[in-house]
Amino acid sequence: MNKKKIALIPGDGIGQEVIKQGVKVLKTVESLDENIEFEFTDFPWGCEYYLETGKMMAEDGLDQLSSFDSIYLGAVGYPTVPDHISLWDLLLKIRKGFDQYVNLRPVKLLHPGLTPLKGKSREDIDFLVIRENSEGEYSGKGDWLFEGNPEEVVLQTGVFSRKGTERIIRYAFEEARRQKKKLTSISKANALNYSMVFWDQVFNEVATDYPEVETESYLVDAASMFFVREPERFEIVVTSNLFGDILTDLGAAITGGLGVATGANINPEKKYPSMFEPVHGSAPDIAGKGLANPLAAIWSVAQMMDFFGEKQWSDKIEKTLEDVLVHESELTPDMGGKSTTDGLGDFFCLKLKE
Ligand code: GGG
Repeated sequence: MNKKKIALIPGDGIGQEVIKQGVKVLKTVESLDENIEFEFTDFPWGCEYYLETGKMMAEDGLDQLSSFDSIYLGAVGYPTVPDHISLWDLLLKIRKGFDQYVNLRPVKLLHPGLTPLKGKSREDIDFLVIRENSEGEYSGKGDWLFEGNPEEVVLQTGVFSRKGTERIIRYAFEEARRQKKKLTSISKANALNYSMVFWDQVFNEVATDYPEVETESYLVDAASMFFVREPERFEIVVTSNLFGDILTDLGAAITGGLGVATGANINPEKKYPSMFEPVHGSAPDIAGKGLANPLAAIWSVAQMMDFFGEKQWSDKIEKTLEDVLVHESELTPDMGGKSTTDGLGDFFCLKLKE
C-alpha cells in the first residue's frame, strides 16, 4: 500500500478554489487504485492568517510540515499585504526551509490550439525548465542605505555558492542523461560579470563528467527570443532562480497561459517534503467567482504522483489533461470555455475514470 500524507496549503485568492479541484483528483485516484491511500491535513496559512496574526504561517510551521510526504500549495498574495511579505514568509520560507533546490517547470503544449505561436505543433513545444530554487537572485540579501535621502542606495545581492550552483547543474545533467536529451544552460555572463561567469564555469566543469550529454548555452535575452521563435531548440533547460521564474512565465504564454503551468519544488534527497504548486499567483481580481482555471493545479498533482513513484498515474493525469482540453465548452473562460472552476474539476474527474 502506497500511503501518503499530504499537507494542503490552499493559501490566498484562487489558490483556495484550484486546490479543491486537485484534491478531488487525488480522491478520484484513491477511489480507482486500491494500493493508494492519501491522508490530507489542511493548513489555513496565507494572507488572511497574516492579517489576523501578523504571520504568514505558524511560528513552528516548518516543524508541523516536516512529517508530510508532500505539500500541495495553491497561491500567495493579497492586495493589502505587501507581495514581498506574502512570498518570503510562506512560499519562499518553505522552499528554503526544506531545501527544495530544484524547481521543475514543464513547458509543454498539451493541445495545439493553446499556443499563440503560428505554425508550431505539440512536438515543437515540449521541454523542461530546471530552475535553481534556493539562492541566486532570490538570496534575500541586500541593504537599503540612506532611505528617503537623495543619496539613497539599494543593494540586492545575488548569491551563487559553489554547492548551490553545482548541485542544480549536476541534477540537470543527470536528468538529461536519463532522458537522453540535450541540456541548455541559460545565463548572462556578458553583463553579470561575477555570478554568471561563475555559473558558466561550473556548467562547463560539470559537463566534463557527462561527455554523452549534448549541451548548448545561451544568454537569457537570446533564449527569450528563441522561446518564442524557435521553441523546438530546447529539450532540457537549466537556469538560475530569477531567470527561471521569468522564462517559465514566458513558457506559460506559449503553451496556453498561467492557467496551465505547473511547478514542482523538489528536495531530491527526500530529507524534507517536496512541494507542488500551480505557477500562477492568487489572482485577486477573479477570486471567488468560479473563473479560475484549475488545470495547472491538477497538473501539479501529476508531478506529485511522479514524485511518489506512481508514474502510471502521473501519465494518466497528463493524458486526461490532453483529453479534457479537446472539449472547449467544458473549459474555463480563459481558454474560451463556459465552465466554472468546479465544473471543470468535476469534468476532469469524470474523464479520469474513463
Ligand atoms: N502558486 C504559488 C504562487 O502564488 N506563486 C506566485 C509567485 O509570485 N511565485 C514566485 C516564484 O515562483 O518564485
